[in-house]
Amino acid sequence: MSFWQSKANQSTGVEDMVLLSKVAEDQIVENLKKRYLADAIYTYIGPTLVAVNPYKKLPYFTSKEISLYRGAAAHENPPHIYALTDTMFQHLVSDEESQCVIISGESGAGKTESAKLVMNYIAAVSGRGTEVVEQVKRIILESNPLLESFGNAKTLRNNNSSRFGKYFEIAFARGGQPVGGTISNFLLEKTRVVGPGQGERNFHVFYQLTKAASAQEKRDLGLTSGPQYFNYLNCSKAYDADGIDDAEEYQAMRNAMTVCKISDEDQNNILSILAGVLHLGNVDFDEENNQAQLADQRSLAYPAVLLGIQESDIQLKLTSRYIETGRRGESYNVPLNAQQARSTRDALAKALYSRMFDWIVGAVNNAMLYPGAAKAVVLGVLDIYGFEIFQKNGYQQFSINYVNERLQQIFIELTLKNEQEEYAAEGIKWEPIPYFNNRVVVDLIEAKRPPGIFSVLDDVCATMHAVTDGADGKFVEKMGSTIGSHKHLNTAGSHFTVHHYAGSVDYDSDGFVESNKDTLYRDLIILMQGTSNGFIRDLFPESVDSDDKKRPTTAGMKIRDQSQKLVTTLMKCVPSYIRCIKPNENKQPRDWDNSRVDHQVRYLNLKENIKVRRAGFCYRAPFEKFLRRYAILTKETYPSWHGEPKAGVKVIMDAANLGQDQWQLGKTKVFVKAPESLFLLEELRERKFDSYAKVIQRQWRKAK
Ligand code: AD9
Ligand code: MG
Repeated sequence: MSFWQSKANQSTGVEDMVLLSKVAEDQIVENLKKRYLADAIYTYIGPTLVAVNPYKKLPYFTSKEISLYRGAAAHENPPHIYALTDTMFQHLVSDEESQCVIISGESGAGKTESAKLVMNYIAAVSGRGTEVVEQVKRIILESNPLLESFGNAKTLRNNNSSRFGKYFEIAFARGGQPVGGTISNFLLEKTRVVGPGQGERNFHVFYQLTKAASAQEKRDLGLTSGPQYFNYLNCSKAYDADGIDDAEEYQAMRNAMTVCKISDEDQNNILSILAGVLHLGNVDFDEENNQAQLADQRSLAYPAVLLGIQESDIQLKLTSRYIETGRRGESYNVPLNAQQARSTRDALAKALYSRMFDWIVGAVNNAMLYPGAAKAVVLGVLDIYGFEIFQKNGYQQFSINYVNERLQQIFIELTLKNEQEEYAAEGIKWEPIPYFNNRVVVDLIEAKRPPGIFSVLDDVCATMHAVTDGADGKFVEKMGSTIGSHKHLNTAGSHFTVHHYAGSVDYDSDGFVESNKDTLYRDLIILMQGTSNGFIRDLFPESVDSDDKKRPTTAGMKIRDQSQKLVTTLMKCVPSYIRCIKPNENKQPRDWDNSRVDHQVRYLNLKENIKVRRAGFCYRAPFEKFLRRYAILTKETYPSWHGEPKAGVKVIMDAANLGQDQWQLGKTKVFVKAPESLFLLEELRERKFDSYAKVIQRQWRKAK
């Protein structure tokens, strides 16, 4: 018996919460707690995996466990993320059906760690062979340190918080060898680049670079004074993150770039942009007669060199804006005040960083692209940041929470749909469990007619020219007058509240209009298109033709479009779910906060999930399989049964004397309702074995 099996045997609680004696939140929380304290972090609800973050390294993720779970039946071993992954992989190969795993849970609950375990397992058990396959596997594993360096950051909730969402799709050939992959990224939190909150950090890569670049790199990039020198880093006063070694991560990140086929030249370009962004943050302004003046002319030197633009051009574009009146083609440069100049500078830093991030994701995708490879099916892993409720919630939270609403929809529709479809196909009667369908909240946010929140916002963005003072307030006002009576929405002054499935969130409308417009001022595009650095120029390919009268795409339109594509993609796959739970707010092992867990259990719908499994049937098996296991129960069926399998199952069920409502025979499968009925069958089976064993012993003794 492996360490893991013996450990899990000691643990208390039930391994599958379908077997709980009473289905209520208290019991679920208690069961998870017992198991968590016994280091058994995984528990099933039927095929769904609940994973509690242990906040410590557990010993059961070695190659030994990989062999244990490989090809094993689901309930043969203790619950494990490897078991779920193995089941997915087996289906993928044998049924040739695409699979996806949707990992949900709040910040710090363990989604990203789970996603990595899934990918490690797949890389370990999937087919070997050609150089292409080995290369794809290397990239699957190495893309993590790369994207985490650029897309993760220390927040108050998680030292390695993903500040972007990721859907990683691995393509397999018929025999189960990975032959390619695609990453789609969502909603990078670009505002972090220009000012992480108190006690938080900017993206990891900035600390890696300023602490651990080589002496030569530091000289070339102007980084010799360390992270404290830069405003974009020193504003939050946090330079280190517990459990993260920036120097080590820097080496891992550079190595990952090489594995992902990013050339040395492009790596240098990326480092220049990173340093350029940091130096840009040190360009500050004073104000004279309402007009921004550079606080220190020398601050332009590094940004100019690193970004390949003239100092005078940067100065002009950061302190003034080119305006066309539209009448007789008149145009002129309007001076900006210091506040406007700072926000223009920040807009440039955010655009550079987020476009570079997209470029890196694109580079990883290119590295995994093998045009000739015969792809059969895909396995997708969704690790997107969870529902967020902060003290102050802005556009970013609104967008994230909207995506989470859409994912919840999938969970609801597919969990119910799958069950119902199977019952329908088998001709089984059942009563669906009613529970809150969040379709109504999704519609409130995304509908076109009557307009949803995004539509109202898009209208305000289209009709108000510059970011006029008060545009955010007008947006809330307009919502109030058009959809204010919706029962999941309240508006008050500049705030509005959405009653999400996971709780009510108060949003401060400040910045909504600007964030939704998400347009980079024409001046900044022109500035960057004038760079002598070809890499940077390619990041700004858009037309600046002012005659283009098309209604511009808003950030809200992009996120709706992306979510729609994601949902369509996920719906084409057989879904699996990992529901991650955060046991405490202190990032500590063996620390259990009952009320925090209770809250998560509620909004993750775990109780309803268990009820659906139970109200349906807790156990189902093809007739042949059932016969093999329980034939021993009757003389008619044991040692052999010669009739139709279905009739044999009926003989056994009648003999076992379970209540008539406890089981049904479908077209190909038998369904057993309550776990107790299954226990009874198991007990009868044990007894039969015992009595046969006694008979055999007696005969054996007599023979002696
Ligand atoms: V966020 O929404 O991206 O902020 P995640 O992704 O849900 O969040 P993450 O996977 O980053 O959380 O986990 C947070 C931390 O918990 C990790 O950095 C680990 O220190 C710790 N963790 C999570 N899962 C495990 C695990 N299976 N074993 C050990 C873990 N530690
Ligand atoms: Mg994460």
